[in-house]
Amino acid sequence: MADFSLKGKTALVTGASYGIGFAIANALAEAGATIVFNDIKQELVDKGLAAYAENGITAHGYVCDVTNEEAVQAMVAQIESEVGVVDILVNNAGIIKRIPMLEMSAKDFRQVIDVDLNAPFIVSKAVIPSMIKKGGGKIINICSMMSELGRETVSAYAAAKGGLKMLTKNIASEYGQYNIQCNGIGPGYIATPQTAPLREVQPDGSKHPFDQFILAKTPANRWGEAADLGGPAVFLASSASDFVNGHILYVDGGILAYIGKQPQGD
Ligand code: NAP
Ligand code: GCO
Repeated sequence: MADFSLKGKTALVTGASYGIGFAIANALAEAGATIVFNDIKQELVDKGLAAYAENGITAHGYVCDVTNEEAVQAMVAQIESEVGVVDILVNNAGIIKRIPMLEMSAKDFRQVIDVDLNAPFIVSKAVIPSMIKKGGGKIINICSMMSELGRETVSAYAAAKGGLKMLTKNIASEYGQYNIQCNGIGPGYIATPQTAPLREVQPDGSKHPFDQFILAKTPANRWGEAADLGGPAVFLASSASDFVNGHILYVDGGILAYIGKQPQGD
Protein backbone atom coordinates (compact mmCIF):
# COMPACT_ATOMS: atom_id res chain seq x y z
CA MET A 1 0.00 0.00 0.00
CA ALA A 2 1.40 3.44 -0.98
CA ASP A 3 2.63 5.47 1.95
CA PHE A 4 1.38 9.08 2.07
CA SER A 5 2.73 9.73 5.55
CA LEU A 6 5.23 12.57 6.03
CA LYS A 7 5.90 11.72 9.69
CA GLY A 8 9.45 12.62 10.68
CA LYS A 9 10.01 14.76 7.56
CA THR A 10 10.94 18.47 7.52
CA ALA A 11 9.29 20.52 4.78
CA LEU A 12 10.43 23.99 3.67
CA VAL A 13 7.71 25.89 1.79
CA THR A 14 8.89 29.22 0.43
CA GLY A 15 6.62 32.29 0.55
CA ALA A 16 4.10 30.44 2.68
CA SER A 17 2.64 33.06 5.08
CA TYR A 18 -0.60 32.86 3.08
CA GLY A 19 -1.99 31.79 -0.28
CA ILE A 20 -1.08 28.56 -2.04
CA GLY A 21 2.09 28.04 0.02
CA PHE A 22 0.16 28.28 3.26
CA ALA A 23 -2.47 25.78 2.06
CA ILE A 24 0.18 23.32 0.86
CA ALA A 25 2.09 23.63 4.16
CA ASN A 26 -1.11 22.89 6.09
CA ALA A 27 -1.67 19.74 4.05
CA LEU A 28 1.94 18.61 4.54
CA ALA A 29 1.58 19.21 8.29
CA GLU A 30 -1.63 17.18 8.37
CA ALA A 31 0.34 14.32 6.79
CA GLY A 32 2.89 14.58 9.61
CA ALA A 33 5.60 16.94 8.30
CA THR A 34 7.35 19.60 10.38
CA ILE A 35 6.71 22.91 8.63
CA VAL A 36 9.35 25.55 7.90
CA PHE A 37 8.51 28.61 5.81
CA ASN A 38 9.92 31.99 4.88
CA ASP A 39 8.71 35.36 3.78
CA ILE A 40 10.41 38.62 2.94
CA LYS A 41 9.00 40.60 5.86
CA GLN A 42 9.09 39.75 9.61
CA GLU A 43 5.52 41.00 9.99
CA LEU A 44 4.35 38.45 7.40
CA VAL A 45 6.36 35.68 9.03
CA ASP A 46 4.74 36.58 12.38
CA LYS A 47 1.30 36.66 10.71
CA GLY A 48 2.01 33.28 9.16
CA LEU A 49 3.18 31.76 12.46
CA ALA A 50 -0.04 32.90 14.10
CA ALA A 51 -2.14 31.49 11.26
CA TYR A 52 -0.36 28.13 11.46
CA ALA A 53 -0.80 28.10 15.26
CA GLU A 54 -4.53 28.73 14.79
CA ASN A 55 -4.54 25.46 12.82
CA GLY A 56 -2.63 23.68 15.58
CA ILE A 57 0.65 23.75 13.63
CA THR A 58 3.90 24.79 15.35
CA ALA A 59 5.70 26.11 12.28
CA HIS A 60 9.20 27.57 12.02
CA GLY A 61 9.35 30.92 10.19
CA TYR A 62 12.34 32.71 8.70
CA VAL A 63 12.74 36.12 7.07
CA CYS A 64 14.49 35.57 3.74
CA ASP A 65 14.35 36.94 0.21
CA VAL A 66 14.60 33.82 -1.93
CA THR A 67 16.37 35.74 -4.71
CA ASN A 68 19.36 36.41 -2.43
CA GLU A 69 21.67 33.39 -2.65
CA GLU A 70 23.73 34.28 0.45
CA ALA A 71 20.59 34.81 2.52
CA VAL A 72 19.13 31.51 1.29
CA GLN A 73 22.33 29.58 2.10
CA ALA A 74 22.33 31.16 5.59
CA MET A 75 18.63 30.36 6.12
CA VAL A 76 19.08 26.71 5.10
CA ALA A 77 22.10 26.38 7.44
CA GLN A 78 20.01 27.88 10.26
CA ILE A 79 17.10 25.52 9.48
CA GLU A 80 19.45 22.53 9.51
CA SER A 81 20.84 23.49 12.92
CA GLU A 82 17.52 24.58 14.48
CA VAL A 83 15.01 22.18 12.91
CA GLY A 84 16.76 19.57 10.77
CA VAL A 85 17.72 18.71 7.21
CA VAL A 86 15.11 19.79 4.63
CA ASP A 87 13.54 16.55 3.33
CA ILE A 88 10.86 18.28 1.24
CA LEU A 89 11.28 21.61 -0.57
CA VAL A 90 8.28 23.39 -2.11
CA ASN A 91 9.44 26.29 -4.31
CA ASN A 92 6.25 28.29 -4.01
CA ALA A 93 7.30 31.95 -3.62
CA GLY A 94 6.37 33.85 -6.75
CA ILE A 95 5.28 37.16 -8.23
CA ILE A 96 3.54 38.26 -11.39
CA LYS A 97 3.54 41.57 -13.26
CA ARG A 98 0.69 41.95 -15.77
CA ILE A 99 2.11 44.44 -18.30
CA PRO A 100 1.91 44.36 -22.15
CA MET A 101 5.36 43.24 -23.29
CA LEU A 102 6.10 46.37 -25.30
CA GLU A 103 5.39 48.45 -22.18
CA MET A 104 7.36 46.22 -19.82
CA SER A 105 10.81 47.38 -18.75
CA ALA A 106 13.71 44.93 -18.83
CA LYS A 107 14.01 45.58 -15.09
CA ASP A 108 10.46 44.42 -14.46
CA PHE A 109 11.00 41.38 -16.70
CA ARG A 110 14.18 40.46 -14.83
CA GLN A 111 12.47 40.86 -11.43
CA VAL A 112 9.81 38.29 -12.32
CA ILE A 113 12.43 35.88 -13.71
CA ASP A 114 14.47 36.43 -10.55
CA VAL A 115 11.72 35.40 -8.13
CA ASP A 116 9.90 32.81 -10.24
CA LEU A 117 12.85 31.02 -11.87
CA ASN A 118 16.22 32.04 -10.39
CA ALA A 119 14.98 31.63 -6.81
CA PRO A 120 13.83 27.98 -7.24
CA PHE A 121 17.33 27.31 -8.66
CA ILE A 122 18.97 29.05 -5.67
CA VAL A 123 16.85 27.34 -2.99
CA SER A 124 17.09 23.91 -4.64
CA LYS A 125 20.89 24.30 -4.86
CA ALA A 126 20.96 25.11 -1.13
CA VAL A 127 19.01 22.02 0.01
CA ILE A 128 20.19 19.30 -2.42
CA PRO A 129 23.64 18.64 -0.84
CA SER A 130 22.09 17.63 2.51
CA MET A 131 19.37 15.65 0.72
CA ILE A 132 22.12 13.67 -1.02
CA LYS A 133 23.92 13.06 2.30
CA LYS A 134 20.63 11.94 3.88
CA GLY A 135 19.87 9.50 1.08
CA GLY A 136 17.16 11.36 -0.82
CA GLY A 137 14.55 14.11 -0.84
CA LYS A 138 11.60 15.70 -2.61
CA ILE A 139 11.47 18.97 -4.52
CA ILE A 140 8.13 20.36 -5.72
CA ASN A 141 8.18 23.42 -7.99
CA ILE A 142 4.97 25.43 -8.27
CA CYS A 143 4.54 25.91 -11.99
CA SER A 144 1.46 27.29 -13.75
CA MET A 145 -0.94 27.14 -16.70
CA MET A 146 1.67 29.53 -18.07
CA SER A 147 4.19 26.70 -18.08
CA GLU A 148 2.18 25.50 -21.11
CA LEU A 149 0.17 28.48 -22.38
CA GLY A 150 0.72 32.19 -23.00
CA ARG A 151 -1.64 35.08 -22.76
CA GLU A 152 -1.48 38.84 -23.14
CA THR A 153 0.46 40.83 -20.47
CA VAL A 154 2.25 37.91 -18.75
CA SER A 155 5.37 37.48 -20.94
CA ALA A 156 7.84 37.47 -18.02
CA TYR A 157 5.71 35.18 -15.90
CA ALA A 158 5.15 32.69 -18.73
CA ALA A 159 8.87 32.71 -19.57
CA ALA A 160 9.69 32.05 -15.91
CA LYS A 161 7.10 29.31 -15.41
CA GLY A 162 8.06 27.67 -18.71
CA GLY A 163 11.65 27.72 -17.54
CA LEU A 164 10.62 26.34 -14.15
CA LYS A 165 9.00 23.36 -15.91
CA MET A 166 12.33 22.60 -17.59
CA LEU A 167 14.36 23.27 -14.43
CA THR A 168 12.10 20.69 -12.75
CA LYS A 169 12.91 18.14 -15.45
CA ASN A 170 16.61 18.92 -15.24
CA ILE A 171 16.85 18.57 -11.46
CA ALA A 172 15.00 15.26 -11.84
CA SER A 173 17.51 14.17 -14.49
CA GLU A 174 20.64 15.28 -12.64
CA TYR A 175 19.76 14.16 -9.08
CA GLY A 176 17.40 11.22 -9.56
CA GLN A 177 20.43 8.96 -9.02
CA TYR A 178 20.55 10.21 -5.39
CA ASN A 179 16.92 9.26 -4.74
CA ILE A 180 15.81 12.87 -5.12
CA GLN A 181 12.52 13.28 -6.95
CA CYS A 182 11.79 16.71 -8.43
CA ASN A 183 8.29 17.31 -9.77
CA GLY A 184 6.03 20.28 -10.41
CA ILE A 185 2.50 21.20 -9.53
CA GLY A 186 0.77 23.34 -12.17
CA PRO A 187 -2.20 25.03 -10.51
CA GLY A 188 -5.01 26.34 -12.70
CA TYR A 189 -6.66 29.60 -11.71
CA ILE A 190 -6.75 29.70 -7.92
CA ALA A 191 -8.52 32.28 -5.74
CA THR A 192 -5.62 33.92 -3.88
CA PRO A 193 -4.37 37.50 -3.44
CA GLN A 194 -2.32 37.05 -6.62
CA THR A 195 -5.44 36.62 -8.76
CA ALA A 196 -7.70 38.97 -6.81
CA PRO A 197 -7.46 41.70 -9.51
CA LEU A 198 -8.83 39.19 -12.06
CA ARG A 199 -11.88 38.45 -9.91
CA GLU A 200 -12.83 41.97 -8.85
CA VAL A 201 -16.59 42.55 -8.91
CA GLN A 202 -17.38 45.27 -11.45
CA PRO A 203 -19.04 48.61 -10.44
CA ASP A 204 -22.35 47.33 -11.84
CA GLY A 205 -22.06 44.23 -9.63
CA SER A 206 -21.20 41.91 -12.52
CA LYS A 207 -18.30 39.47 -12.53
CA HIS A 208 -14.92 40.66 -13.86
CA PRO A 209 -14.70 39.74 -17.58
CA PHE A 210 -11.61 37.61 -16.81
CA ASP A 211 -13.55 35.81 -14.07
CA GLN A 212 -16.24 34.92 -16.63
CA PHE A 213 -13.52 33.91 -19.11
CA ILE A 214 -11.90 31.47 -16.66
CA LEU A 215 -15.22 29.94 -15.65
CA ALA A 216 -15.91 29.28 -19.36
CA LYS A 217 -12.46 27.72 -19.76
CA THR A 218 -12.78 25.45 -16.73
CA PRO A 219 -14.90 22.27 -17.01
CA ALA A 220 -15.32 22.41 -13.22
CA ASN A 221 -16.87 25.87 -13.84
CA ARG A 222 -15.18 27.26 -10.77
CA TRP A 223 -11.90 28.84 -9.67
CA GLY A 224 -9.63 26.57 -7.72
CA GLU A 225 -9.17 26.94 -3.99
CA ALA A 226 -5.65 26.81 -2.53
CA ALA A 227 -6.78 23.76 -0.55
CA ASP A 228 -7.29 21.88 -3.86
CA LEU A 229 -3.49 21.72 -4.12
CA GLY A 230 -2.91 20.08 -0.73
CA GLY A 231 -3.56 16.46 -1.72
CA PRO A 232 -1.40 16.59 -4.87
CA ALA A 233 1.39 18.16 -2.79
CA VAL A 234 1.19 15.42 -0.14
CA PHE A 235 1.38 12.80 -2.91
CA LEU A 236 4.48 14.36 -4.50
CA ALA A 237 6.09 14.92 -1.06
CA SER A 238 5.53 11.31 0.08
CA SER A 239 7.14 7.97 -0.73
CA ALA A 240 3.96 7.15 -2.67
CA SER A 241 5.58 9.10 -5.55
CA ASP A 242 9.12 7.68 -5.30
CA PHE A 243 9.02 6.58 -8.94
CA VAL A 244 7.48 9.84 -10.19
CA ASN A 245 10.22 12.18 -11.36
CA GLY A 246 10.30 15.18 -13.68
CA HIS A 247 6.51 15.26 -13.91
CA ILE A 248 4.33 18.38 -13.86
CA LEU A 249 1.04 17.51 -12.17
CA TYR A 250 -1.58 19.98 -13.43
CA VAL A 251 -4.27 20.72 -10.85
CA ASP A 252 -6.45 22.93 -13.01
CA GLY A 253 -10.01 21.59 -12.96
CA GLY A 254 -9.48 20.49 -16.58
CA ILE A 255 -8.51 23.83 -18.15
CA LEU A 256 -5.66 22.36 -20.22
CA ALA A 257 -7.98 19.61 -21.53
CA TYR A 258 -10.83 21.89 -22.58
CA ILE A 259 -11.30 24.16 -25.61
CA GLY A 260 -13.79 26.23 -23.62
CA LYS A 261 -17.54 26.42 -23.25
CA GLN A 262 -19.14 26.46 -26.69
CA PRO A 263 -21.61 29.23 -27.55
CA GLN A 264 -25.16 28.39 -26.36
CA GLY A 265 -27.54 26.97 -28.97
CA ASP A 266 -24.87 24.99 -30.88
P1 NAP B 1 0.58 35.18 -3.55
O1 NAP B 1 -0.73 35.14 -2.86
O2 NAP B 1 1.02 36.42 -4.24
O3 NAP B 1 1.75 34.72 -2.51
C1 NAP B 1 3.05 34.71 -2.98
C2 NAP B 1 3.94 34.50 -1.79
O4 NAP B 1 5.32 34.53 -2.22
C3 NAP B 1 3.78 35.59 -0.74
O5 NAP B 1 3.86 35.06 0.56
C4 NAP B 1 4.99 36.49 -1.03
O6 NAP B 1 5.44 37.20 0.09
C5 NAP B 1 6.02 35.43 -1.38
N1 NAP B 1 7.17 36.03 -2.07
C6 NAP B 1 7.15 36.80 -3.17
N2 NAP B 1 8.40 37.17 -3.49
C7 NAP B 1 9.22 36.62 -2.54
C8 NAP B 1 10.64 36.64 -2.33
N3 NAP B 1 11.47 37.31 -3.12
N4 NAP B 1 11.14 35.98 -1.25
C9 NAP B 1 10.30 35.32 -0.41
N5 NAP B 1 8.95 35.25 -0.57
C10 NAP B 1 8.43 35.90 -1.63
O7 NAP B 1 0.63 34.05 -4.64
P2 NAP B 1 -0.14 32.65 -4.75
O8 NAP B 1 -1.34 32.82 -5.60
O9 NAP B 1 -0.26 32.04 -3.39
O10 NAP B 1 0.94 31.85 -5.61
C11 NAP B 1 1.93 31.08 -5.00
C12 NAP B 1 2.67 30.40 -6.14
O11 NAP B 1 1.73 29.72 -6.98
C13 NAP B 1 3.41 31.38 -7.05
O12 NAP B 1 4.60 30.78 -7.49
C14 NAP B 1 2.44 31.55 -8.23
O13 NAP B 1 3.14 31.92 -9.40
C15 NAP B 1 1.89 30.18 -8.33
N6 NAP B 1 0.60 30.05 -9.01
C16 NAP B 1 -0.48 30.76 -8.58
C17 NAP B 1 -1.71 30.54 -9.22
C18 NAP B 1 -2.96 31.27 -8.83
O14 NAP B 1 -3.94 31.21 -9.60
N7 NAP B 1 -3.00 31.94 -7.69
C19 NAP B 1 -1.82 29.61 -10.24
C20 NAP B 1 -0.66 28.95 -10.66
C21 NAP B 1 0.54 29.16 -10.01
P3 NAP B 1 5.14 38.78 0.15
O15 NAP B 1 3.67 38.93 0.44
O16 NAP B 1 6.01 39.29 1.27
O17 NAP B 1 5.50 39.37 -1.19
C1 GCO C 1 -2.84 35.42 -14.89
C2 GCO C 1 -2.89 34.59 -13.64
C3 GCO C 1 -2.25 33.25 -13.88
C4 GCO C 1 -2.31 32.45 -12.61
C5 GCO C 1 -1.69 31.12 -12.77
C6 GCO C 1 -2.43 30.25 -13.75
O1 GCO C 1 -2.64 36.63 -14.78
O2 GCO C 1 -3.03 34.81 -15.95
O3 GCO C 1 -2.26 35.26 -12.56
O4 GCO C 1 -0.93 33.41 -14.29
O5 GCO C 1 -1.63 33.10 -11.57
O6 GCO C 1 -0.34 31.17 -13.04
O7 GCO C 1 -1.89 28.94 -13.66
